[in-house]
Amino acid sequence: MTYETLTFELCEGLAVLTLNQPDSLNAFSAKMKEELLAVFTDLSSETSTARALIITGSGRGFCAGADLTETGSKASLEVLLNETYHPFLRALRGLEIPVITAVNGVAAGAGLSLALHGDLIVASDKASFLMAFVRIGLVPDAGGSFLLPRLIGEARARRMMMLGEQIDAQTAYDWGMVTHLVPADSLMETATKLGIQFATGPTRSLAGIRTLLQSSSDNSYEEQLSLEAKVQGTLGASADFKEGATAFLEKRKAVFTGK
Ligand code: T3D
Repeated sequence: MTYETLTFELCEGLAVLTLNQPDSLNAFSAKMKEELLAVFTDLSSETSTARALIITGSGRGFCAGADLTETGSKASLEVLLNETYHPFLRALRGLEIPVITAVNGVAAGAGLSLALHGDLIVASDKASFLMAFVRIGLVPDAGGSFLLPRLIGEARARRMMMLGEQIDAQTAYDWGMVTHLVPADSLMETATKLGIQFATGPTRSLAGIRTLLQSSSDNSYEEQLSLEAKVQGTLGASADFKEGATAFLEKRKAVFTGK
C-alpha cells in the first residue's frame, strides 16, 4: 500500500509509520487523517502481522497539529473532530500491539496529542512540545486534555494548556511526559531497538498491559482487580505464557510468537 502523506514499512513484525509532509512540519491535512485511519484499521485487522508500531515524523518536525491552511473551510470543528480525528485516534488507542512515538522535532497541538498516544514516548534532544491551542483561541483536543494531565499532573498541564508554554525535551523528560530522551542522531536506533523488543515479545501480554494502563486511572481498585483477573484469565491460556513459564523452568530465553 502506498500513501501520499505517510510512509509505512513493516519488517519482521515491526511497523514504522512516518508522517511525511515535512514542509508543514507534518501538520494533519485531511488526506493525512484519512491515511492514518487506513493504516490503523489495517494494523487492527486479524491478518496484520505487525507486533509493534513506531510513529515518527520526517524532516525537522514530528507533527504541528491541524493543518491551519485547511482550517476554516468547515463550519463546525465539533463535526470535524468527530468525523476526521476521532476515528483514527480511537483506532490507534484500540490497537492490540504496543506503540512507540519517536518524537524527532516539534510536536504541537493535536500533534502533541498524537505523540502522547505512545506507550513509550522517545524524544530526540531536538524535540519540543507545545499545547498550541490557546495561542490560536482553541482548547486542547485529539485526546490531549485527557492524556497530558495524567502524565505530568494538573499543575504542569495547566501551564502548558493555559499559558501555551513550549517546553524542550529535557523538561518533558524531567516532567515525566516522555519515557526516553536521546541524542537526535540516535532517535531511530533507540526506537527501533525498543520496537524489536516489543515485536519479539509476548504481544498479547503487551496488549493486556495497554488495556490495564488505559483503565487504571479511571477505574476503582475493585474494578481494576476484576479487569486484571479477566485479562490474566485470557493470557493464562496463551501459547506465550506456556512458553514463558517453560523457558524459565528450562533456564533458557523464551521465544515468544505473539500467540
Ligand atoms: O481545524 C482543525 O483541524 C481543528 C483541530 C485543531 C487541532 C489543533 O491541532 S489546533 C493547533 C494547530 N497547530 C498550531 O497552532 C501550531 C502552529 N505552528 C506553530 O506554532 C509553529 O509552526 C511551531 C511552534 C509548531 C514551529 O515553529 P517553527 O518556528 O519551528 O516553524 P515555522 O516557521 O512556524 O513553521 C515551518 C513551516 O511549517 C511554515 O511554513 P513556511 O513558512 O515554511 O511555508 C509554517 O507555516 C508551516 N506550519 C507550521 N505549523 C503548521 C504549518 N502549516 C500548516 N499548519 C500548521 N499547523
